Amino acid sequence: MANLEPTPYIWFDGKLVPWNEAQVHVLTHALHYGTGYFEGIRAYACADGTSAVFRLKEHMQRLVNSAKILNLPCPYSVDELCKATIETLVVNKMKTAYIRPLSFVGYGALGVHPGENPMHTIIAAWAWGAYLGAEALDLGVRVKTSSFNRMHPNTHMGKAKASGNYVNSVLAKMEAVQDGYDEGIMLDTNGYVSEATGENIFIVRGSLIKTTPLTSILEGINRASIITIAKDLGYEVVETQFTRDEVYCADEVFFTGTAAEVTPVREYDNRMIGEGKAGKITKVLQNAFFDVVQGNNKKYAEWLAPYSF
Ligand code: PPE
Repeated sequence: MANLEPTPYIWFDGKLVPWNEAQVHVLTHALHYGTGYFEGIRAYACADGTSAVFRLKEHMQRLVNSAKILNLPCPYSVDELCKATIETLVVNKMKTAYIRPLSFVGYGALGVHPGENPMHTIIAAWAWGAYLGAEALDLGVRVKTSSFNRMHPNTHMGKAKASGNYVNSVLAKMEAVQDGYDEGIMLDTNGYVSEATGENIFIVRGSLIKTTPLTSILEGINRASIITIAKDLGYEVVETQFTRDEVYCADEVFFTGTAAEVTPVREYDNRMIGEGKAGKITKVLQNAFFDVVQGNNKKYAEWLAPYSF
């Protein structure tokens, strides 16, 4: 399960620090109260030998939005964070990478109120392969409804990619894995399908594609990208609430996420989805997605932040 292969440097408050020296005190506020917010971003190698970070600006804008939602400071601007990301990839000589920016409340006082404690920001990058296993992208995954609901917007605000929010995901993910599944789908507090522990969800019936509205979910950047790509390919896409039994009867189901990319779902709550393998439209969208992120579709060039070294 270990996915952390050290790279030479981590960007830490504006400096490049050797991997093993990027450390904090055990009384760091965020470690106790989850007072941090983060991003997950991928960079891909392109056919022409360069590389590109996928939707870097949108991810950094969401990081800044998370700070606003949590009412915590964000020490850097979107532009500074984008520059720092490219600097981190170049110094580590990484053509492909999973990138993890994180801002958190540091050491100072303890007690729930973050007070005057300093904010710290890191950007780390490491190699991370297929999130749900090497075969998942082709064969699809087996998932179950979680016994944990996605949190109501007035308990934790899910539009913030807040560290503390992820306890909900951790509980649902551990339950799913312990029960022998790859992933858990959480319902919202009204009983409608919300999202998986680290992915947004799409269903396909005939040529109609549905995804959940933004009410209880993280505003996924890959979700938005797939909506645009699918519409550009001529599919009808609607953002609307749906129930777990509608998912059972879908022809195709798939997840989107930075780590998970476009992952087909082949089984849900012990019911086979469609033919029990990646569906046709899922495959079309998955192929289109990989073309876009690898720079093979110039139409979406503005989604890429190119770099080389
Ligand atoms: N919902 C949740 C709860 C979520 O964590 C993610 C990303 C998404 C939806 C999809 O969002 P986007 O990546 O912008 O399309 N999950 C990140 C963390 C995964 C992890 O295990 O850590 C990710 O995919 O990077």
